[in-house]
Amino acid sequence: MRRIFHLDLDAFFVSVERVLDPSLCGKPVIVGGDPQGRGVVACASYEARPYGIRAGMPLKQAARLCPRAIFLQGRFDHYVEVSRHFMGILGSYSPLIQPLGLDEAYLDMTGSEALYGPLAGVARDIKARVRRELGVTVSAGIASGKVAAKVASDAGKPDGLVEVPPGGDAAFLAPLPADDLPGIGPSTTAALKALGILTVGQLAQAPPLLLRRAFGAWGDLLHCWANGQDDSPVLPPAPPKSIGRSTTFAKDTRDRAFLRSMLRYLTERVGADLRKEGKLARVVVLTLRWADFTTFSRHQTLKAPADSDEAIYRAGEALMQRELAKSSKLVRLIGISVGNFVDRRGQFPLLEDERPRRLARAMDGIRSKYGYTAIQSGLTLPLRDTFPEERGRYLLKTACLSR
Ligand code: TTP
Ligand code: MG
Repeated sequence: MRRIFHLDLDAFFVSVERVLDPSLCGKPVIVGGDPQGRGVVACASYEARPYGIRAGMPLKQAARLCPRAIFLQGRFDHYVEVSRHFMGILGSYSPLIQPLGLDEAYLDMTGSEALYGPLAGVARDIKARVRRELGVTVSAGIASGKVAAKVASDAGKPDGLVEVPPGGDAAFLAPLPADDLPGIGPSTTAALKALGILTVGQLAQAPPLLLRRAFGAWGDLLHCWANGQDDSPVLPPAPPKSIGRSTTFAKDTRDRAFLRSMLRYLTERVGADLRKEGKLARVVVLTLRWADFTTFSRHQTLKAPADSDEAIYRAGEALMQRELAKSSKLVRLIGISVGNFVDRRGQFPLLEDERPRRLARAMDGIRSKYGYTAIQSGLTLPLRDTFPEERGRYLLKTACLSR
């Protein structure tokens, strides 16, 4: 019998905002933007939900339902950062991790009781670590299949932990409304209701042919799920083919010292990701976008596969200087990425000088504890004059989001 965890952060965007500004705690908070604008709610705090406010609802409507709600623009770069840390924690419990979006993931923990003890205790341990390291709460569901694990984590929200005993998925799901199953939206709910099916238990009892006629292959799947037959595997994502960061400047620029600082900063972020993946890169790609929006990439193959900031930066900087010499246009965006990976294991003797690698790894260790700005290379120091710093990291105008 499999043991699958589903973990989903509670009111994710709002929870991160509350870490940054604790005065938001306990209040109805909505991330999405200007309540008079045309946007929709991305995330509503649990205090806002009793007013009927849900993700996807127009902000104007949310403001009408709860005029005292606090509306925030949202800071996606922070959410991405927290998400990476969250997935890192989960990944330390099982290599079989399947992230879904930024704030949820499945873990296949089958057979790991022998290593960790009772799985409910493991879930409590994960919850405590997430809370301690990220300041946010996560809800956990444990079941024999992915569907019941997801429904279980939802059932306990917020800050919940629901364990369905081995083989108990169908019994756990039976009393719940059919639309608690993932993927059942208003139209499927209406069609099920027309067939007299309101609960998952009724769905389990319905003749499979009836469901197939009404919903095709989706009906077959629903029938299996409702009966606790769910063997879809936890699928870790394919490893990335490249790792990159880019940023758009608040003002187009030709300032070479600033461009070098920025490139070095982006390189160090890329290098840290590369080292975390345990890869060496053979190719460095520099991307520039001029003020007129023309964009191009240039690549350089390294003499030896490398993972040090120094090696990546040297290649990127040479490419940048070459392009700046060719044109006098202002630069709008700069990006650097690495690719064509080889595994670090089995690369012995390493051709790259060991010292820059050791330095980079020591810096990674310090930064993972105390933030990026806790230790800086001289080249990135000018960024201090340009960007505000928050919790040990620079706030660029555009987040370093691209992978
Ligand atoms: P969810 O996990 O669906 O929601 P949530 O974390 O806000 O709340 P819950 O406690 O119920 O899990 O989505 C995660 C984040 O994804 C959410 O904080 C904001 C974002 N999101 C959107 O931007 N638009 C949407 O329509 C939804 C559903 C989510
Ligand atoms: Mg969530």
